[in-house]
Amino acid sequence: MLILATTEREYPWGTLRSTHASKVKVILEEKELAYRVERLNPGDLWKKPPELLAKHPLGKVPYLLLQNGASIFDSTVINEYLEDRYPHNALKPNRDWELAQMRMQETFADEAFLVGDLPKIWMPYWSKPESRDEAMMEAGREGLRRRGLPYLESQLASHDYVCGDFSLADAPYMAVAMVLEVDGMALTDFPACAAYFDRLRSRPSYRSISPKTSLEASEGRN
Ligand SMILES: N[C@@H](CCC(=O)N[C@@H](CS)C(=O)NCC(=O)O)C(=O)O
Repeated sequence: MLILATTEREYPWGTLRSTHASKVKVILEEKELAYRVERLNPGDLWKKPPELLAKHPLGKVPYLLLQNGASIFDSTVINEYLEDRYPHNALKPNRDWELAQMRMQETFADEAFLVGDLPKIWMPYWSKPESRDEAMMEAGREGLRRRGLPYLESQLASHDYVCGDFSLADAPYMAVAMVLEVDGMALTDFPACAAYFDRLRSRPSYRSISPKTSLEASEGRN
């Protein structure tokens, strides 16, 4: 069975999860693969103990443990591996130009959202309300309003998903939909994005990363 190493933790409002690992979790679900989750202590991402570095040389999550004990790191690499190894329920196009488009969209989502402005909103939720940096959270929202959301809005003008059909390029946006469900940031100026995030949340795979799903109910699938 595949093992997904991630950080996920209960919170009075619901369940908080690593955004990059959520990208992989939804693809394991979309492909209906058997997997289980191994949850690391969030503090290990700062301490970077040798056991973690042995699996992921940058000491991050996610990494995926294969049945032979080998590990694969980086959410984008893992998702491409899953697609190549398990081609059923295809999530990437065959033609070179369309493939390049999908990879550009996925890279944009990673850079502008997951490592760009989203952590400023998301990281404070892992702390108590009184210790959150509200100014930083608002800066994150403003960053999304200035860069990520206008571009995404333009991409969604003529299709339901960023590259037409649901693909690997939509995986990072599942994590964005999760964070924005918790944060409740207004998307009134971005109606196509708002409808898109609702569409993503209605996919069965979203249940595995939803803040409404408990840790016990999202440990993997058989
Ligand atoms: N490019 C990596 C980024 C992974 C990443 O930044 N993960 C976060 C958790 S969402 C982490 O482990 N942060 C700890 C760190 O940056 O040292 C990927 O796509 O997997």
